[in-house]
Amino acid sequence: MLSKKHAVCGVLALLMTSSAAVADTWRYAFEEAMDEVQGKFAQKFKEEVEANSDHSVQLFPFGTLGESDSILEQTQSGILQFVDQSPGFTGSLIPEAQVFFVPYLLPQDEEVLATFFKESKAINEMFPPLYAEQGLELLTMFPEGEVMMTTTEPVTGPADLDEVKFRVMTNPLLVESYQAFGATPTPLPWGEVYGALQTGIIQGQENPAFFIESTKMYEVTDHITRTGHNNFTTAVMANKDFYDGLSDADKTVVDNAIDAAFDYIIEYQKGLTEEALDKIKEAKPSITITSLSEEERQPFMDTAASVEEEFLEIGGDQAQAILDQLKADLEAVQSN
Ligand code: 6CS
Repeated sequence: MLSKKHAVCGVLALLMTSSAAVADTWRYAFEEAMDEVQGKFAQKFKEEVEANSDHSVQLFPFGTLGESDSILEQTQSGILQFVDQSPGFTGSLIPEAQVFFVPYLLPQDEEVLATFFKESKAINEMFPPLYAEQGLELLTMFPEGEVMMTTTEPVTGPADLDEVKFRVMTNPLLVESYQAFGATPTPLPWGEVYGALQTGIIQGQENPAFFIESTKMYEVTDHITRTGHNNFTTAVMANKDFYDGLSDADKTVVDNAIDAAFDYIIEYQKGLTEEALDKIKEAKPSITITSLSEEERQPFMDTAASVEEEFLEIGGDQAQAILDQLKADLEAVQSN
């Protein structure tokens, strides 16, 4: 029979083991498939966390837990610990996040963009408190590539978008922007886009080339137009209570894994746009891929000032401060 002393020691040992190694499974959902950019980022994050801690990360790609808004809500309520949601959707919750939809604000140069996301004070210091108000710890934002239009009819200027029902993410400023481009913006969650194009409910949508290729948007549209008006931004967050409750060591594991995944995803995307466009041409030789000239882009560029004004109207209390800081951050990286 165990002595009383031995029994107490046993219980203590058990308590110590369980508190020292609260090895649990962290759930992480994202808006794309496993082999798309957000999925690649998430896989790298998982690999880093699992290599450097006792925790495991369970990944939930698009389609396993619902649309983007649903996975964000699940993270806010603590069902999920991590989520990747793009400002294209978060903009309806955090109005300042709509800043990423002022056309021609972000540069297209991938290296400049990567440095901008890494060093931007607006992104790394001003956005986190805004996300925190919504119960979210903003861990990083990163670019996913040049946004292109895919349409059923060719586009060379705003007149070609007249009466075109153009799907946009559910973001009020993106709606404004496409209205200014001359289209009839139609906000839809991602899961409805292919079917809506197929049945003719909409006639256009925008996304980076890798996504147009992997989701086979080229099957339901015939023309890809490069207007250079934006680069796709996404964001990775944690449930704030969960993150705040982590030990310092676990916070470091998470932060380091995010940094490693950021560097990885920037490297991963080198050449991805051109590769995707080549695959699209191979899959559908009749598709047209047109890069508009500076002259043809001008009327789209001319809308930027009015969309920026609209952002200041609907972009929340911090709109002006965020926009000013973002521009200063961009100037700083572009002058280097
Ligand atoms: O257009 C969309 O809704 C989707 N586009 C990308 C590149 N990622 C996720 C998002 O849901």
